Amino acid sequence: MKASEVLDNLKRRFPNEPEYHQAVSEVLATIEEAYNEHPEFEKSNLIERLCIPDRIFSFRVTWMDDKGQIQTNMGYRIQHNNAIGPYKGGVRFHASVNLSILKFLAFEQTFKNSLTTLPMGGGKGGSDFSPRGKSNAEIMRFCQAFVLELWRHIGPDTDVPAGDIGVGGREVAYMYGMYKKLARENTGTFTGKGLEFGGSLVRPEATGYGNVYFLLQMLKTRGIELAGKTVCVSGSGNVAQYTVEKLISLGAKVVTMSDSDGYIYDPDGIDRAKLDYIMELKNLYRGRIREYAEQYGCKYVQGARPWGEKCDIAMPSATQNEINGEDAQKLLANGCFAVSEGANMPSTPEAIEAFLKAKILYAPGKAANAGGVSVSGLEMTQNAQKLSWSAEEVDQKLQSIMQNIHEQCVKYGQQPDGYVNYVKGANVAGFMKVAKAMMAQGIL
Ligand code: NDP
Ligand code: 2IT
Repeated sequence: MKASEVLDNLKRRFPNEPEYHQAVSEVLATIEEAYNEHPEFEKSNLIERLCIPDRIFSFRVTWMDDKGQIQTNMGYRIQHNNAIGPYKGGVRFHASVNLSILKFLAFEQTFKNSLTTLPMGGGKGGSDFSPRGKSNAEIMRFCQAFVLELWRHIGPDTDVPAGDIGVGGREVAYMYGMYKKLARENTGTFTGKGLEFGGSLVRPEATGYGNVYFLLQMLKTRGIELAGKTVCVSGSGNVAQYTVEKLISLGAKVVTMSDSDGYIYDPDGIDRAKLDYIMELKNLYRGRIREYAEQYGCKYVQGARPWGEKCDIAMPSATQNEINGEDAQKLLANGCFAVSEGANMPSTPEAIEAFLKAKILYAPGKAANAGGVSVSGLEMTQNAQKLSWSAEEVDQKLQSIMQNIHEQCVKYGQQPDGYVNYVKGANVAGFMKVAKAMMAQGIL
C-alpha cells in the first residue's frame, strides 16, 4: 500500500478520531520520499503496521468520592510499538481524554522515543477523570482504582508508564504504591517517581529544560543569542514551569503563561520570585493563573491564548492544537522567529504550514519535548543498576541527547537552500530507526 492510501484506509476504518488522523497525516506527508526509497517497506506493509497500535486496553475505573458517591471513569493503555524497546510513555488524566487523543499521543511517542537514542518503544495511557477540584484523598483513591486494572498490562520490561497532563509526582507515587502491592516487585515500572523510592534527579525538570536545550541548538544555527529575547510560554504545569525556569536562568524574558481559563501578560517579565509564586500556586494550592495577575497587578485575559502578544520566541507547553493558523499568523506578524514545542502537537497543520513557509526555526514536539522521556529512560537505567546518578550527570546526558536529536533533525531535514525542516528531519529520523527494527524482526 502507498503511504497516501494508508491514511485514507485508517480514516475509513477508524472514523471520528481526528487527532489520530492529524498525527498520522503529518508523519506520512514527510516520510513518503524515504519510504519510496525502500521498496521492501511497501512489500511488508510496514506503514500500516506502524500506524496501528499493537494493542489497546480499555477498562472501567470505579472509585468513591469524598461524599461517598460511587464514580466511574474510563481507563486506557495503548501499547503502540515495541520494535526498539519496551512500550514507554505517559498517562494523562483530563476530561477530554478519549481514544483519538491517546492514539495520537502513542503514535507520536513511538517516533519521539526512537529519536532519544535510548531503547524505548511507544505507548500512552490515561483516563477521562478530571483532577480539577478533587481532594488529595480522591486523587489517591482514583489512582489506586486505575492501577487495579492497569497493573496486569505493565512491567519493567514490557510497558513503563509515567506522567503527562494531570499526572505528576503525586499521582505517579500513588499509582506506583498500588502497583507494588499487586505485582510484588520493586523494579521501577513507573518513571517520574519520588527521589526516595527510585526516581531520578532532573526528571521533573527534564521536559522544560530539554526544550530550552533544543532551542539553544536551533538558535546556534543562526548565530542568535537567547539572552535578552522575549518569550511567550503557554501552560503553567510541569513543562511550562521548568521551561520558564531555564529561560530565566539564561537571561531570557518570559512575558506570558496560561492555564485552561486564560493567560497572564507581564511586560516586566516573570522573574525567579514570581515563578516561585506560580509553582506554589499551581503545585501546592492548585489555584488559577488569574491569581498571578491579581498578585502582581498585570494583565489577565480570560478565555484566550497568549499568541497575540509580541515575542521573539514561542514555547507552547499546554496541550494539542493550541496554536491555530490565525495564531501562527499573529506570531509571525509580531516578529516571532522561533517556535519550540513543549506540548505534544500544539500546532495545527495550518500553523505548521505557516511556520515552514516563513522559514522560521520551528521544532515539533516529538523532537523538542523528548527530554522528558529521555530522562525517564535514564531513570529506568538507574533502576536496573540499582544506583542513582548525580543531577550533573543526568543533566549532562540530557544535554547531549537533545544535541543528538538536533543533529538527526539537521541530517534528515536540511533542504538544498540550507533551511532545516525540523518536522521532516524528526519524522524521517524517528521513522527509519523503527522501520529498520521492524524489518529485521520479521512480519509480526
Ligand atoms: P500539566 O498537567 O502539569 O500542565 C498542563 C497545563 O496545560 C496546565 O497549565 C493546564 O491548565 C494547561 N492545559 C491542559 N489542558 C488544556 C486545554 N485543553 N486547554 C488549555 N490549557 C490546557 O501537564 P504537563 O505540563 O506535563 O504537560 C503539558 C504538555 O506537555 C502536554 O501536551 C503533554 O503531553 C506535554 N509533555 C509532557 C511531558 C512530561 O514529562 N510531563 C513530556 C513531553 C510532553 P489547567 O491547570 O487549567 O488544566
Ligand atoms: O509525552 C511525553 O513524552 C511524556 N508525557 C513523558 C513520557 C515518559 O515516559 O516520561
